[in-house]
Amino acid sequence: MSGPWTEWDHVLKIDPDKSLVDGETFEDVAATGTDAIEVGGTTGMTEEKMARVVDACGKYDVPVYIEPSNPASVVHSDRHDGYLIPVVMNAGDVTWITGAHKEWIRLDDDVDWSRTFTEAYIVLNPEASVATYTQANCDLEADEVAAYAEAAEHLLGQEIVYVEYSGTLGDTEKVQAAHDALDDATLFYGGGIHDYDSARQMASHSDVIVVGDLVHDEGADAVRETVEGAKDAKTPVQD
Ligand code: 1GP
Repeated sequence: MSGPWTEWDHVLKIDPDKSLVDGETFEDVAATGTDAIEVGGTTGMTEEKMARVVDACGKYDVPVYIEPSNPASVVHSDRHDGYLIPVVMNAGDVTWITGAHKEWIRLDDDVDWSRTFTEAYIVLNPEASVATYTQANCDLEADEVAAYAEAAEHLLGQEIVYVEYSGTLGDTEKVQAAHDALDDATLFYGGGIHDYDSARQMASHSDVIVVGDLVHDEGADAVRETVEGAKDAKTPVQD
């Protein structure tokens, strides 16, 4: 397994349906030190909004991946490095396991398989719009989260498992359970990271932290602190 994400500690997720803070540009956002930018959101997504952010972010020296939440928001462009396609392990509506994927492939003649990868989501915040949207069963014990992670890696061959608490800081026991369950797959954690400490904490229970709302609510300086937290969590302690 050799996807670029195996080298990442921090991903910044930009929601094309939300604005940057006043006075900030995508150049500021790209200069936060994040390892990669994901462009995607759950609600209000269109191809136009996606294309605008991809065009703006793709000019800088940081990899950009689109994360389309539905087939209508897929953008083909040389400005991004690839496609990270969510598969929701605990979705109640199978649309979000294989149905939307089938429709995308049926309707899109230009799928670029060489740059297309999947993320196996385990959605755990019932208040998040992604939970409502996918009708996810978020009422899971740590051993169930671990089993979903193991199923993703070993039954479905997923290289990325993504524990998603979008909007709130997650239960570290459950995140760690997913982490412990994986052999080679990379564990992404996202949800509620808002400062150095929360970034460092969640980075110590996962491989890659994903920071989303903070860039829209607080801006690039706050994101930079989370990059430092993630990097420090991965730095071996010197005796
Ligand atoms: C959302 O996991 C990401 O998909 C990040 O969550 O917006 O809560 O940072 P936040």
